[in-house]
Amino acid sequence: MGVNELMGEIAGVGRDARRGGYSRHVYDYADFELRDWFIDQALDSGLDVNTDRNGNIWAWWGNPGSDAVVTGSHLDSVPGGGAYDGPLGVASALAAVEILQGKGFAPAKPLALLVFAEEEGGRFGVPCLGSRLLTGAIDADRARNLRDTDGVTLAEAAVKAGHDPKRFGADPESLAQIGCFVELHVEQGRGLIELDSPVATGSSIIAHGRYRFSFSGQGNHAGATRLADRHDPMLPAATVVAAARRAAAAMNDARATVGRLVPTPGGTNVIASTVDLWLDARVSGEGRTAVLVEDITEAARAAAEAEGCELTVTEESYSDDVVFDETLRSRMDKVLGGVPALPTGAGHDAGILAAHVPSGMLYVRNPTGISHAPEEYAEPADIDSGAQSLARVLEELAG
Ligand code: HGY
Ligand code: MN
Ligand code: MN
Repeated sequence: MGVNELMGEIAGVGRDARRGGYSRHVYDYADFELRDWFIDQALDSGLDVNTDRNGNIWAWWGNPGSDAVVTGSHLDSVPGGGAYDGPLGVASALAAVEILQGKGFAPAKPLALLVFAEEEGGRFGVPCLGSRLLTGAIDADRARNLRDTDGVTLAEAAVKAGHDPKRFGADPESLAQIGCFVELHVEQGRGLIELDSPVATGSSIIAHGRYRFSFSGQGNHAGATRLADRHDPMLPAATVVAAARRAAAAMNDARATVGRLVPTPGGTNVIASTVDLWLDARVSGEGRTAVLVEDITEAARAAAEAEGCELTVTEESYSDDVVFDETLRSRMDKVLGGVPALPTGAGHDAGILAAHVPSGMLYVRNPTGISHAPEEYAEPADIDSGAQSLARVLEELAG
């Protein structure tokens, strides 16, 4: 089945009627459906499928072994996300295997498809959770106790999904099997529009972190409480939203975003008692993310003090700058006949693996330049050339 047909098969899974787009989160119903879809497709292609101790799904062409050529991505989305971020890489990996099988290619090395759990952190808050667990980049106990917005822990959700959370943790044996990893992904910016190319390789990922700001004040009556008597945590929270943009604009090519802000109790006629918000901060360069976050935190602390509120700031995740393996990238570039090499501000599982094995990315043009939103798009012709390109890369690497 071609890549566009494969994408068509899952187009209805996990649609979010309220937000638009898709909401597909680890161990929710949509995730179960997508996992089953992937496993069925992989088995149809004669691959051997197993799910590792951290909920990542491996599909082997030939016997598992070391120095394997591995490709894949993720199936989960951000809340109200697009159709392509993640699933395009998984569908393209399945299609690339079919293309190679169709031409009678027999890999000289083990070749595997790999689907990572919870890449977006859309349910439990930590991005690339499956690849961080696999590589030991997150403490297993911390992971087990991550909670979703309903207070369900990852461990509880995993048990309900039939996994044993006691097995979560670094998996050096599985990691040692990977000789190199290539992730195909829809481009999430405007790079390929401007460069007028359907595909590109990835050169780097800028450092990025997520920080929880928790403001506490005094819940009270919105009408009966005079301004002088208020300790309203929403005021300092609003400061962070504006300070994020100001601080990022003051640094070269920095990005800082508040996309999630939760007042408690959240009544229209109620002064909030607490407000939690999450800052997504990204900028390349040693230590520069910390400088960006510190600038914003200083403004937040001053605003909290002025309003008689308390503030705690917690780093929830951080990933350093990634530069992809140049030997791998130039091998990819050679078989693709010379394509652009794109830096990105988007994190990926390939970025987590890059610290352990030669990793690379293959981007497919997104004519809207929009991602993490329903408008995310890729033309069927570009999707096809993406899958063909991935097949050529796999043939080169596993030939
Ligand atoms: O947030 C990111 O950069 C990625 O989409 N997880
Ligand atoms: Mn994403
Ligand atoms: Mn992604």
